Amino acid sequence: MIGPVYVVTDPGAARSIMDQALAAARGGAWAVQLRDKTASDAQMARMTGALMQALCPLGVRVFVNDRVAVAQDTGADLHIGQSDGDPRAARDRIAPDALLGLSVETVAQCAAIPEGVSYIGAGPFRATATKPDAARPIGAAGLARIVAASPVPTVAIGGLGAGDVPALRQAGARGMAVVSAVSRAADPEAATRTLVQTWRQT
Ligand code: TZP
Ligand code: MG
Repeated sequence: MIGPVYVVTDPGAARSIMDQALAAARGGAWAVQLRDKTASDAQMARMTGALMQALCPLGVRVFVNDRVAVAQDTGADLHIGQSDGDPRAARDRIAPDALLGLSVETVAQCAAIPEGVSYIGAGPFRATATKPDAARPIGAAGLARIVAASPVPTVAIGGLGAGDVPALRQAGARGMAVVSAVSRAADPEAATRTLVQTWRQT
């Protein structure tokens, strides 16, 4: 179920969130995450509902970043970080069939991944302007160590593009998550498709 290309939306990009999400879905992403650090919960819930209506019929999962209450209220999947509370508590609040992602930056954090986490997001693979406050880049070697220590599939994130696919696959990642490689592309749908095809052909 956890596939190669996961697209995280970017509220700072020129295109609307819905346009980014539809392009990602049409390009073959298995998941789209709504990530907006400044929107209110009510705004996030409205947009999550709209994304679920548009993307669920296409078989694309819709994740909410950070907001447990929004995922709980909408039935969406949820992605949280190390400082967003106990993943067990989040698991108990979201829908039983919702997926739960957890960000992991270190091997040590892999020891604390509870049951009920569906995948980890590991990174940043390299430094990225999209998340200036990110932890130190883990690189290919760090990613491989996290993959080996994680009881659940690993999705790599941070500064990624099609050229990274061989290193990610070599490290054992199940997939890649991208923001700017899709949201800032001239053609986001084609950019997503290229990532998916590159992953499949590597
Ligand atoms: N978490 C770690 S790096 C990152 C997040 C949300 C941002 C990734 O953005 P980009 O543009 O794909 O480098
Ligand atoms: Mg977070």
